[in-house]
Amino acid sequence: MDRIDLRSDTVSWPTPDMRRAMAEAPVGDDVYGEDPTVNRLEALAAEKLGKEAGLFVASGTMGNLVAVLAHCGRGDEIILGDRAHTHIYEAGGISALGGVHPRPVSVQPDGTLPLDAIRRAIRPVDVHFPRTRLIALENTQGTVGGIPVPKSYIDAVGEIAREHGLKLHIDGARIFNAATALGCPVAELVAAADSVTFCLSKGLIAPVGSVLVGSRAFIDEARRARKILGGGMRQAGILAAAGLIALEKMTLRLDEDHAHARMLAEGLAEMPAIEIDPGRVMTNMVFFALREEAGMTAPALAERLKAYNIWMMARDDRGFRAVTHYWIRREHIAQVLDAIRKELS
Ligand code: TLP
Repeated sequence: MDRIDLRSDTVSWPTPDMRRAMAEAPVGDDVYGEDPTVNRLEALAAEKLGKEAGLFVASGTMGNLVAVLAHCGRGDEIILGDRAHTHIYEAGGISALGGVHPRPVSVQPDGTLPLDAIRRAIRPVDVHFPRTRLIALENTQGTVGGIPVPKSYIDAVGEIAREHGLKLHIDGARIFNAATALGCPVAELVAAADSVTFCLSKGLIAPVGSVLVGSRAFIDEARRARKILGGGMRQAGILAAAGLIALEKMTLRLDEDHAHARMLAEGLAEMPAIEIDPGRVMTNMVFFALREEAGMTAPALAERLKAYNIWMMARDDRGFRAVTHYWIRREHIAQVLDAIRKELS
């Protein structure tokens, strides 16, 4: 990449290997189910996540929306985090296009939704109420700092879902980061879920795409929902070819990104004008804030860092989120720390 870009892992460019694989990918018409590269990607994704089938979709947002459309009907309700990506950053798609009612539950600092709050949110049968159909979790939970949510918690939510005849979906945009941080095989981590979306285009750095996995019957339904949304792509093997490399190779190196995030956090913690808890940096996200004594706002610092070819995203007046990925190397972390130290001194 041509800059040190910590705004997100979504900004990462594909590797030369990926570009080569894309150019050479065998293709067919995926709406006819005839694209061999897409078929390989969907099968591999399902196998890795321990589910029966997979569906290649254009984005994480589309994966979550298609999942909700396949699980729920109009007027049904979904229990999800009040700071979940699906609730905040997906343009209200589940309501706008699915007629699905969100029932937000407060996301805790450890990325979980309290189990008793989930239980309380499940509607009794009553003509006045929407029908609860689905519980959705996010892993890693982005808005609280990329916190990995452990298998024991997901299993407990799965138990509640089963008791009440509900389905469990996981927005696993960064599920491989979670699995790496927890040292838990990804299939075990999501065993209790009926469906999982994960992204190829974040820490796994493919240029485009996500995969939704679940039972074969669920994926058949999801394929229909994807068609309704105009997401039936044709020679999509061109994109899936990069996704295969993402899934086969990039899932194996995420601990490097996590180590770089920790390195950044530890360096920032030594600066008096910065507020950070390095203990909360568990995957590839670093949340920190400028104290009053920094003498400048986060957007102002972000602007100044561009002079060093460093791009970072201010979350508000004081707060930042920095995200490490494949193109952020050890020496870049030192450069970022030097630049911030200089600007704040
Ligand atoms: N997240 C983006 C922004 O939209 C905030 C980012 O830079 O982190 N689930 C989660 C947990 C996500 O973080 C994102 C993207 C999505 C879903 C949506 O994925 P895309 O962008 O592929 O639609």
